[in-house]
Amino acid sequence: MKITFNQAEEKIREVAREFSEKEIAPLAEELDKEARYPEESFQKMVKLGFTGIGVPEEYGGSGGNEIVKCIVVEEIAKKCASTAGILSIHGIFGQAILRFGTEEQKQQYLPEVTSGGKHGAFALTEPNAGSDAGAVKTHAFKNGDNYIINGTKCFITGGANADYVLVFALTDPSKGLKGMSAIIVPKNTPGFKIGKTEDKMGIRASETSELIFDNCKVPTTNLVGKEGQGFKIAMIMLDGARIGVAAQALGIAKGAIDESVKYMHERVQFGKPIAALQGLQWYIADMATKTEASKWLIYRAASLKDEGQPYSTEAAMAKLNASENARIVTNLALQIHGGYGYMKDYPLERMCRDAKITEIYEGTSEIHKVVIARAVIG
Ligand code: COS
Repeated sequence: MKITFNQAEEKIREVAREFSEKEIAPLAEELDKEARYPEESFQKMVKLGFTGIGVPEEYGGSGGNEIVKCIVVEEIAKKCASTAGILSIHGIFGQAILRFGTEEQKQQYLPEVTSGGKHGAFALTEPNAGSDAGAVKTHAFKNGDNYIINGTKCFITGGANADYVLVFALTDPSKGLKGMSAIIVPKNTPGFKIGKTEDKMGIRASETSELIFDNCKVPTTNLVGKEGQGFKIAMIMLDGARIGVAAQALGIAKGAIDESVKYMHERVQFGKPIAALQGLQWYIADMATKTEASKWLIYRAASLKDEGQPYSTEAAMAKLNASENARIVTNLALQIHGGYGYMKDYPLERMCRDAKITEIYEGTSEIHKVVIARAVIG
């Protein structure tokens, strides 16, 4: 496992940081306030090749690996957790096609979602199938050369904006988990409707919607992988997604530390900048140390993934740790800002709200503990 970043990775970090500071930061507050999807920023990320990370150039991607993806997500999350989350979760659609799709599917969909500016979404969760992902009720029955899909998905990141959704549905309910399949549903397919868009506490610029399938008909050629392989595909994709969300949490924590240090130098109390107060210095020391530790769990998991080694447990550990750290660090950062931190004039209250979702989506902390405990205890 590597413990340093190479020159190319440092260069990408520089590009992502500059983009995040110049293009993402000025919009963050407004997007949050208006709960507005950052389509312009998304298209700029397409131009920079960020949406194609991890997909080979022959399919329209920009190459790179999980480490590169984490670097970019981390830098963007420092300024806007919503935009970072959108980038991270959009990538799951392409990764699923790359790993499990047919050659035709790769050629058809990957160029569109990597460099073509189209949006992909991953639709697993249902009202009664969140942590218990195997409890999915949506079904897709074969009718000649088509699947007829019926059911409702909820809390789907980017669902209303998606051009393509990877839907997990039971093609054979009698087989339980082994009867679940992954099927591509393009937007505007008759019978596919967008339901409620959620009004959320945090990551307000990242749209989260309900998707309704009412006799939605798609060709059987839209099946990804084999019939019955859906649960496994979902779990494998979630393993990767957890590293991305952990990188998002890391960026939020780092952004909160940056804001705190800046404020501590500017804010004068008791006749000196509050940076001189030892109590607050200790806060910063704890915040920086825990964030550094969380960083290396994330890049360790990413590195294992890039090396083709098992990484499920490490991804769960990385996300469990980074998301908890983001919540703690943003709260301490707000505390350092005192009353000003509680006001919307400063970004801390947004960062606190944004941090919370990282303990919930792509699996709750409790589910990560289940995954980790199963690996440790057996
Ligand atoms: N990678 C590859 N395969 C996996 C896997 C993973 N991470 N996790 C499970 N599987 C496979 C198993 O190997 C098993 O396949 P076989 O029967 O061929 O061996 C199959 O999936 C069922 O696994 P298992 O019996 O362990 O399933 P459980 O129902 O006990 O699932 C947990 C266990 C809870 C760990 C799993 O359901 C999980 O991670 N759920 C979290 C879901 C989640 O994060 N929901 C939020 C979604 S946000 S989109």
